[in-house]
Amino acid sequence: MTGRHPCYSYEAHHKYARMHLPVAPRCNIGCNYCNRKFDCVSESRPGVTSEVLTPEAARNKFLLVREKVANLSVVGIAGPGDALANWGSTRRTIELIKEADPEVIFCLSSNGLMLPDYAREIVELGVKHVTVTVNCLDSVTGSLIYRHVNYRGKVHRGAAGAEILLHNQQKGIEYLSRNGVLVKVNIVMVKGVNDDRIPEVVRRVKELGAFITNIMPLVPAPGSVFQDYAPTDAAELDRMRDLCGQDMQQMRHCKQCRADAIGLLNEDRSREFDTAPAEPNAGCGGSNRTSKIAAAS
Ligand code: CLF
Ligand code: SF4
Repeated sequence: MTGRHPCYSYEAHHKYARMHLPVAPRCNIGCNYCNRKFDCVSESRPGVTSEVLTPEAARNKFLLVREKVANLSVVGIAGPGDALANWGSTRRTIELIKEADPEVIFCLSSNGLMLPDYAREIVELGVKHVTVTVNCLDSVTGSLIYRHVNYRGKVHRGAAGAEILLHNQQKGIEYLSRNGVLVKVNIVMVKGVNDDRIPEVVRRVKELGAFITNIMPLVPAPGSVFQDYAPTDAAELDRMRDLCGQDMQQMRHCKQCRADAIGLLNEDRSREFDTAPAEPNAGCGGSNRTSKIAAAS
């Protein structure tokens, strides 16, 4: 199955296509590299999507795209907010598409906050690929990255919020890995914030059973807290991947794609399939996305 997943397999990414269904507009945390009010509808930048779909509309779009995109193997839900902060829509979308096509490989991307609540259902639904963005292990570093965490109706700020998030991420990764799900961990590398902590993140998620890690560059989003931070230097990113590659398999072909991306990773065809007027955006599991949903958290 992984041999047909363009993100989990380097070889597969030249041949197999994925489509993202933007059915998850809300988010439950505040990442400092994200701007959920950012209005950039026409831009094809990380995390931008031009529409939000209902589960029924998502199923219809899948049926249309399946006719036109060769080797479509994966249906992913990667925002525009967080797949699990919109669990009802995410689950319904998976159910509808499974009914229409039992061969589809499903993929979810999340910040991981709600994994302890939904991991069992994810396994029961037959989802075998989940991405969780884990930027650090300790709440002090976490307080530099996450402004707030909205958990079960209560907003937690600073280290207290990060503590809940980081705990839930690790608990969820362990559960999923033990139950046959291939977990990819995305890590956003922010110089001077979490870069020196990345090797320990990689070692920890390996212990928890993760399958692969994807260390991603910071792409400073206008209007985000980190907007004036330098983008991650490509050579430093490569060195970090080399270092962490000694412990664990590294993804190196990520395109930081949109929450409504369609096609091969190298060839986004999402504009061909636009079905609604412009609206929100965001991305793959809290992984360095811009998003403009004012409703956010
Ligand atoms: Fe989408 Fe993410 Fe699944 Fe891939 S993307 S939910 S694992 S099907 Fe892939 Fe895009 Fe990089 Fe994500 S290239 S941003 S890693
Ligand atoms: Fe939410 Fe993703 Fe934005 Fe983080 S990057 S606040 S998880 S939408």
